[in-house]
Amino acid sequence: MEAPMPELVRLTFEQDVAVITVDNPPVNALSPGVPEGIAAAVERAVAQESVRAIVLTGAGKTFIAGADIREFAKIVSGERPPLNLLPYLQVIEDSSKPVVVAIHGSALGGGLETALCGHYRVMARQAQIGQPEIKLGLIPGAGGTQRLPRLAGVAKALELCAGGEPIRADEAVSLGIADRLVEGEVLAGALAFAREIAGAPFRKTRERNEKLRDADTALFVKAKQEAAKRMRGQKAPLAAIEAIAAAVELPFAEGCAREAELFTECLHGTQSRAMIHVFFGERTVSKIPGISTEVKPRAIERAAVVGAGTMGTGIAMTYANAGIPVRLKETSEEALERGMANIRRNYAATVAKGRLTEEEAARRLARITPQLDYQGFEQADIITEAVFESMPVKKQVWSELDRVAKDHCVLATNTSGLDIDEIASATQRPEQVIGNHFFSPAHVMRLVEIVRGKATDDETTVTSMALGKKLGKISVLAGNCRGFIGNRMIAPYLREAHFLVEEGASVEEVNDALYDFGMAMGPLAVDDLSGLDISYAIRKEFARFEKPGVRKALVPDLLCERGYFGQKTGRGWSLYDANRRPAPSPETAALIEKTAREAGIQRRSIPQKEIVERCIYALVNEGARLLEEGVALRAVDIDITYLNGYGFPVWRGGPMFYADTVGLKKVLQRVEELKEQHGPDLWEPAPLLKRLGENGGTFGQFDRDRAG
Ligand code: T1G
Repeated sequence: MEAPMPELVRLTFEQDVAVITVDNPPVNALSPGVPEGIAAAVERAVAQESVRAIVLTGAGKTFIAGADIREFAKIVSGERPPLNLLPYLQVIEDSSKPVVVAIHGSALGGGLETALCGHYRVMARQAQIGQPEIKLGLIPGAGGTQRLPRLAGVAKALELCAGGEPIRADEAVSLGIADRLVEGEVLAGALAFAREIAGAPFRKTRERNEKLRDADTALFVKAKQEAAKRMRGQKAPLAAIEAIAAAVELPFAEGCAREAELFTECLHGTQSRAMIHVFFGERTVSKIPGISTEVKPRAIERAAVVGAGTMGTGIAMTYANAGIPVRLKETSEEALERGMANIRRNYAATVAKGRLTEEEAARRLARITPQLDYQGFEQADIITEAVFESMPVKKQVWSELDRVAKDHCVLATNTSGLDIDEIASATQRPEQVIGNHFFSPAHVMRLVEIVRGKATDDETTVTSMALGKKLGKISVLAGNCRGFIGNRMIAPYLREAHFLVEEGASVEEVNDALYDFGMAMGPLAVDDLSGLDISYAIRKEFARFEKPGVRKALVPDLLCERGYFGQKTGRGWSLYDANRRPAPSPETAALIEKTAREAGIQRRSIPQKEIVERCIYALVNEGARLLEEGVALRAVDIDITYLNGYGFPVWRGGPMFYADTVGLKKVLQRVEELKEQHGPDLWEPAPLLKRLGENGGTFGQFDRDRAG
């Protein structure tokens, strides 16, 4: 006998107030059965004579967090009918008894659209509301673009729907979206509010047109410019703006029809598939197969950092920002003061941008203890080493730390690519050594690569993964190999960029091609930002692993040997003014031309398509190798790494997802062509790419198969 459908929506009565509770863990999504259940409950409550008002709330930690995102793929594939929430939500709005919506946790997307159909909204102080659909490559599809401007005004609705960021209860009340902020338990507050308003006349949101009148075209022009700047390449924000314009221009029902058209266009587009892949991917990467759920993360209440350079100070700030007191050690007063000055500068800049109060900045700064010795390190739950990228230096530091660190302390190295096992060999407890590879600037970038050594124990791994979340980061687990996931893949990507300029493309053409593809910055611009001397040192460190006779780029070393390290020296691939704005460098162009001529490299004009394919397919091919070797657990781990650490466009879903959208057969064909042209040492297809490309496979299917 089939298990009875869990009761997703409950109707109970508190004397003269009906309470409708959505109970669909974990986040009360509007899964099939929920909208229907709400509508049926409203009708039953309205029919109940003793009922004077209705309260709609969510069970557990949150109100409704939106439509069920897992359903979208089924709708696109035709397995499910198109999304059709409007008629159910309108039952709420058309109720003849006032509906008070009680919001705690989050009311997001379809959750807020449901709330907007209520006649009143009360919110718990910590609650948030928002229309984050554009983060999924979608727009509100249940009336949000039509009802929100009627309540919050057009300007705010544009900001919420085209920007996607949530707002807190106090702002929602000041905007008129919510009617009351309640302290303590939200249901109790809602019941009291319901009794206050019961019997009084109330309005339907869709009939509140007065706020639509203050909309002028300038608002829409500004919103489009803002969206094009902040979410370059993304279609959904512009579609959301168009839907809100329809709210101003058209009657409600026609506006909803226009919204539905735009929503369906987005839903059936590649961008939303990519961004939904990212949504679930950011949650999948925290799951580590093979480690029992019995293994619990240890508490991290005190931290310590060695090295107050760019990375060390950023990491210390990250701990302080998360409320964790941190000791910061340097070897000289001068270096320590330079590091602390950098930290003070960063906090001052954030305060100046209005993103932090002076008081909070002072509180965070006070959590950082600068010092020249290891005093107090014996109390740290985690020690992060961020000293110069040299193995002898790191091993020296770790042999010292091994003597002071307490039992079970997480011994984390911030190396960006050195051998974790060799570093761990400088201690008596390699099982506690792990890579925590932050990205610069560490207090800003969301990604942390957690690199497991061969001796690293599960507790240390789980503790590091969990710490990432506490620090507001996304942790991706990587195996120990040269450059781990991110930097190992970036090497062939940069290699191709360097070759392309030697073969005739200009520095600007290479940068522009990848920028137009959607990368946050072109590859040579990234080279100049991170410092040509850094990649030079890494090349020298790893030269002994290079196969003799394989073509290497010539110009990067020559630029370095001239002291041109990029932005920090005002010149590298490009010239930089005092505000670090780039400009073409005639000297670099001449050096490239001369070097290529002397090396006998044939130069030609190179189409943008080839520039993009060689750089991106180099990434994908190396990514497939990583997957095969198990350095990356899943293709999605590579995608999340590249989106959060290397400026890969979110609306393309990451390099592996992007390759799937192109089709691995086509990618393989192109890689094999490049192998013909440039040789197997550079372009031998990864066996996994070959296998999937020849059998119509995808990296997505590979992940599903691996997950079993
Ligand atoms: N649908 C399906 N599953 C969801 C979900 C959703 N809307 N939201 C969360 N989950 C799953 C998530 O994958 C995870 O699963 C678990 O719930 C806990 O989530 C018509 C078109 C609410 C702030 O974009 O932002 O409405 O990994 O780890 O950190 O106009 O979840 O455990 O298997 O994130 O406490 C719009 C998405 C949808 C909000 C809670 N809504 N969710 O954060 O938990 S589109 C959103 C969140 C829409 C309408 C349109 C967060 C959260 P698992 P979690 P959390």
